[in-house]
Parts: sequence; C-alpha cells; structure tokens
Amino acid sequence: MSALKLYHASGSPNARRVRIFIAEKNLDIELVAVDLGTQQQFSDSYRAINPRSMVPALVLEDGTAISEVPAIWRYLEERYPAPALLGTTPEEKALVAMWERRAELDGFIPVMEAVRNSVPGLKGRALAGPHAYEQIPALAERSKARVAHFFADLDLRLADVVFVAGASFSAADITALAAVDFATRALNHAIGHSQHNLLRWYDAVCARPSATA
Ligand SMILES: N[C@@H](CCC(=O)N[C@@H](CS)C(=O)NCC(=O)O)C(=O)O
Repeated sequence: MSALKLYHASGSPNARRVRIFIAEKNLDIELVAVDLGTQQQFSDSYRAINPRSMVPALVLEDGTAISEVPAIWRYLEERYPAPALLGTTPEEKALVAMWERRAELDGFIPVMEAVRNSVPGLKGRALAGPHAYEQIPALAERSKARVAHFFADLDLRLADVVFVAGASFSAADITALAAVDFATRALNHAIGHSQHNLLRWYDAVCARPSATA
C-alpha cells in the first residue's frame, strides 16, 4: 500500500469519482472516512486538511493535501500513468478534458444543484463548502430540466462512440457515471427505455469492477 490517504465519504459522488479512478488504476490507497452526517468536514482536524470543508482530499507522504477532483486525478495520473484515464496523446488529452468538463458542467453539477436546492435535509446548505446558502426551489426545477437534456445529449453522443470521450474508457466516463447514478438515486431520474445508446454504455461501465467503488 502507498502512504497516500484519501479522505472521502461513502455517499459522496465527488469522492466516488476519485475512488473509481483509483480502482481503474488498481491502486492501494488508504481510505479515511469523513462523516458528513455529523458535519465532521467542519472539524478543526479536517479543516487543517481542507479549509474548504469538502471531500475528497488526497494527502501525500509529506502532508501536502490536494483537493478538487480534477487536481487529485491529475496527481494520480502523473504518478501512476498506466492505464491512462486522462488520455495519452495531445489530442486524446484535450478530448478527454473537453468531454469530462462537459459531463461535469452539463450533467454532474446540475444533478448536484437539483438535489442541494430541493432536499429538506440540505436547507441552508445549498452549496457545499464553508459558506451557508439558502435553497432556491426554482433553480432546482431548472436543474432538473438540464439533467433531462444531459441524458438526451449523452444518448446522442454515445450513438457515435463507445465511451464518452471516444474509443477508450476515461475520466469523462467516470464523471458521467457518477452523474447518472446520482440522478437515479437522488432525483429518481433514471435512463429512459428509449435511450438505447446510453443504456448500452451504462451496462458496459457498470460491468467494470471499478463501478462499485
Ligand atoms: N469542487 C469540489 C466539490 C466537492 C464537494 O462538493 N464535495 C461534497 C460531497 S460530494 C462535500 O464535501 N459536501 C460537504 C457539505 O455539503 O458540507 C471537488 O471537485 O472536489
């Protein structure tokens, strides 16, 4: 086992994006649970790791703490290049970045926004992080419409390619999977029966051992 530590929460879709990445690379990294239910993210000890009070955070051997999912991915990809999940050639790297960013901006964030602006238990916590924000019910409704468009757009994209960014599984698939699963679980928005390309892709990514991470 490496001496790296990943601070995470089992129900956190952002932490899952990193856990899947770690599983795809077959890395043995210690997981340290942060209990969001008891607001452990605001404890002095966790704030010393991430002053923004969010998971995930990766702590290196010398104590350096890295937060933000793409930054953690970047570190792990540089340190453990194979299998590449952020692309190998300049073109692949750019395409993975492009499709992953679209999956995050158009899918993952709208799902989060819809949940955080509607779930009663998140009143006053409409955004994760150190500052308290009230929920905006109308924003939740707009986000739900964006989630429906994300599913439809992804279904069209997957008519042309095997995986989200092209021929290989990549970080773009990880973000899309985390978005689809969270939409299904927390918004009751599952893949439609007629979205055959999306269903085909979903079955394929769920068959990978990393999907349970
Ligand atoms: N931009 C951050 C987002 C992290 C984030 O939103 N984490 C959520 C869990 S999915 C969190 O820590 N929530 C704590 C809270 O709601 O107070 C990243 O990329 O890591």
